[in-house]
This record gives sequence, C-alpha cells and structure tokens, in this order.
Amino acid sequence: MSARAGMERDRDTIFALASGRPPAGLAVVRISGPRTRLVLETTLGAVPPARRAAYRAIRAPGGETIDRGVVLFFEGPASYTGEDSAELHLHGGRAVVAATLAILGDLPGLRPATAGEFTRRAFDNGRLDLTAVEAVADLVAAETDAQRRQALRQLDGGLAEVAGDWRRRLLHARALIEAELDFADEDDVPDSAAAAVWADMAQLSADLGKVLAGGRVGERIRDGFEIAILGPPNAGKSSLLNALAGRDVAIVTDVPGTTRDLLEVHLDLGGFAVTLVDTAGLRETTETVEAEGIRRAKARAADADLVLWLADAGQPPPADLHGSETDAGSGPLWIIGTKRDLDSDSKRDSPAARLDHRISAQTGAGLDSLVAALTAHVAGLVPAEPALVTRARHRLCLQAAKTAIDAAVANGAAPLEVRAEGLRQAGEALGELIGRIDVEDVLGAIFSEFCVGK
Ligand SMILES: Nc1nc2c(ncn2[C@@H]2O[C@H](COP(=O)(O)OP(=O)(O)OP(=O)(O)O)[C@@H](O)[C@H]2O)c(=O)[nH]1
Ligand SMILES: [Mg+2]
Repeated sequence: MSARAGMERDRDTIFALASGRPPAGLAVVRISGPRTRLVLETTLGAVPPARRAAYRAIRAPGGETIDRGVVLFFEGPASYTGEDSAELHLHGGRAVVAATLAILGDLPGLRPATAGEFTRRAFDNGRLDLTAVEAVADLVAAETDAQRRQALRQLDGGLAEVAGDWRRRLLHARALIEAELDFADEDDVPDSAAAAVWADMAQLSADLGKVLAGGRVGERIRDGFEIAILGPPNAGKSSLLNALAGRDVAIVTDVPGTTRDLLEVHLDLGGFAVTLVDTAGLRETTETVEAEGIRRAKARAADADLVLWLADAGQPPPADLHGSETDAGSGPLWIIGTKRDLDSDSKRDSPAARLDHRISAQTGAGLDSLVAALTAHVAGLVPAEPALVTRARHRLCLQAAKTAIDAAVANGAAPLEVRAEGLRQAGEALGELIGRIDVEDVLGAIFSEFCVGK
C-alpha cells in the first residue's frame, strides 16, 4: 500500500462490536473517525451532547427502529482514539447487533475496524504510548489478579514515566555536550558541565541497571511462572497434572513412557498465572519419539522457575538429582514422593526424609499442602516493588540504552562527538521503548538552558 493510500485508509470511519459475542445483556458498538457525527445524525436523528449518556432510538435509513439504547459521543481529540468517536450500547441480541452493523457498513466512508485499529489510532494520535498500547492488550488478556494489576500499572504509565524521565536526563546531557562542542569559546557554558554530565550518566546507567536487575519477574507475571514436572516413567507425573488441573488433560496409563510431548496446564495460584508442564518420563531409550520427548523435557526444565521431581515413594530418587541427571538448570527442585496411598509402613519411613512432599494423585492426599507450598513459592519470587519491565521488548530496549551509556561513560579518551553519539543512541533506544523516536530536541534544550544566543 502506498503512503497515500495508507493515509486515506486512516481517514475512514471505522466501527466494530467492542463487547463479547452475542447473545449477551448488552452489546457495545464502537465508532471512530471523521464521519462519526454524520453516523449519529443518520441513525439517531441528531448528535447527542458530548460525553453525556443519551437514551435514543437507533434507526435504519428507512426509518425503522432497530433498538433503543444508551449512546455516548466523544468529541476528538478528547476520546480514546483522539478522533470523534461514539459508543452505541444496545441490547446484546444477535439480530440487534447484526442489523446495526449492517446499517453502519452501508453508510458511505464507513468500514469494519481491523484488529486493534481503535488502539492503533490512539497511538498514532499520541493518546497512548507504546507501553500503554501493550498494557491495553495485557489488560484485556489478563486472567489473574497479578496480571491485571501489572497491566493497569503499565497503562497508567509505570515504565513510560520513568523512561521519559531518563530521556530528559539524556537530552540534558547531550545539550550540555553540544553546547561545549558548538560554543566552546563562549563564557556562558559552565566549565564543570562535562564532569557533571558523565557523573549523571553513570548514575543513569546505575538506575537502568536497578530496573533491569528486577529480572524477568514482570515478564513472568505476564506470561506465567513455569513449573515443570519431571521424573522417571510411570512416576505419576501426568496424574498430578490432571489432579491439579481438575480435568483429564493428559493420558494416564500404567505403560511406562505414556507421555511424549510437553503438556501444559494454566493455573491461577494465589493470583499468579502459572504454567504447569507435564513431561516425558526420563530414562535411557533408543526409541526416537521418546528420546525427543525426553530432550524437550530437559530443555523445558532448564527454563522453569521450579522443577518438581516426582518419584514413586518406593524408588528413592537418584542421589545426583541436582546435577546432570535432570539437567534442571540452577532453579530450585523439589522432590515429591507419589502414590502415597500404596506406601507400606516400611516404605513410608525410609525415603520420606528426603522428600519435600508426599502425595497421592489418586486419593488427593497431600495435594492441598503441595498447592499451598507452590503458591507460597511463586509469591516469594515476586518482590514487593512492582516490576517495570513486563516484556522482553522492554528489557532489550533498556539493555541497549544502558550498553550505549556505559560505553560513552567508559570511553573517556574518545572525542566528545563520539561519546555524544553513544548518548544519542541510548536516547533512541528509550524512544523506541515508548514508540516515539522524535528527532533532535537538543537545540531547543540548549537554548532553554543557556543564554548562548547573546
Ligand atoms: N495407586 C496410585 N496409582 C497412581 C497414582 N498416581 C498415578 N498412579 C498410576 O501410576 C501409573 C502411571 O501414572 P502416570 O500419571 O501416567 O505416570 P507418568 O509419570 O505420567 O508416566 P509417563 O508418562 O509414562 O512418564 C498409572 O497407572 C496411574 O494410574 C497414585 O497416586 N496412586
Ligand atoms: Mg505421563
């Protein structure tokens, strides 16, 4: 599509059903674009007062009343998209929604919105920065309380505000350096400026480092913490997965090597999203499919936040569990004795000391305390300080910024231009983070901070 066609497409007035699939109590149809007023005049007879709920009949062009409902009109730019927009709150019946969408689709200059297009317009019109756009998507997708809270915090500018602050510091530093370069003969540029700049940039790098040191907790809250179930064949891994999921997700048989693929179940543990992964039983095998399953099991365990090593309480777990046996990475590993209902008194005594938990997927014994321990463990992974970095994209942008600043700070022998270029790159990385790569505000900053133009 040419740039021109793209612009014309943007000028379309778009509409979509914004609420869930009918039938439902209510259906909300959203409209945005330059023809919004015209749409309201056509379907309601007049444009209702902006930002005030108005109860109106919605009519087809022939005059037939389709439904009556509450209509909201938002005058741009004070709207979600930044354009004129409206919401029709209808009865959520299939026929009501279908007739309304058909009427809108027949109006000239209107077309159905594509996925995310309302938010895209909000971004293009400067109503939302990129982290807020992501937060909108996260809030809609949030399934647990922690995900919801984190998304809302991000939508409120959690990371964007901090990043904006960092960008201003970078700009200020660059302004001072540019001043030193361009107006070296002038008296008004303070001599100590350069030293102050690099001290502040070292501090900025430390601030970025502090946020990055929060690790991937924010990403984990968003994507879910991972708990991998490992163990020898027939240990009862799939039975535990099914028991915790409360449904038959995995096939359970007494044939060793039943599970080959990774199976995932999503749980809400104390408000945190957790992905529980069932894996193929670990053993020596020459069978190609099973060997691949075992390879995947080990790879997944290496990334997991916690590994549950399941073993029939009758077979004591191997001594070197934390070593190469499981390739479980450096994360924590709990040893769970299974099939507790089968334990004889003698079995119960001997290996139990080495078990973190003893369960029976069959009777449910020990499951409550295992779930409680898992919940506490996951909650313990989350620091009290809310995470600012909630996506890998954020982390990569911050890392790029920090790397560029560190190089500029460390490279004291390099010409000032080279070091300033590093700060420019850092600013660009932060600009990318919030989706604004606006060009040189540097000169503006210079003239506002110095009276160089005497
Ligand atoms: N009595 C008893 N039997 C169990 C229990 N848990 C699992 N079993 C049985 O143990 C056998 C193996 O269970 P699975 O859950 O398929 O074991 P797995 O670890 O997933 O096995 P693979 O997928 O082959 O690695 C099945 O016959 C289950 O019915 C339990 O708590 N008590
Ligand atoms: Mg299995």
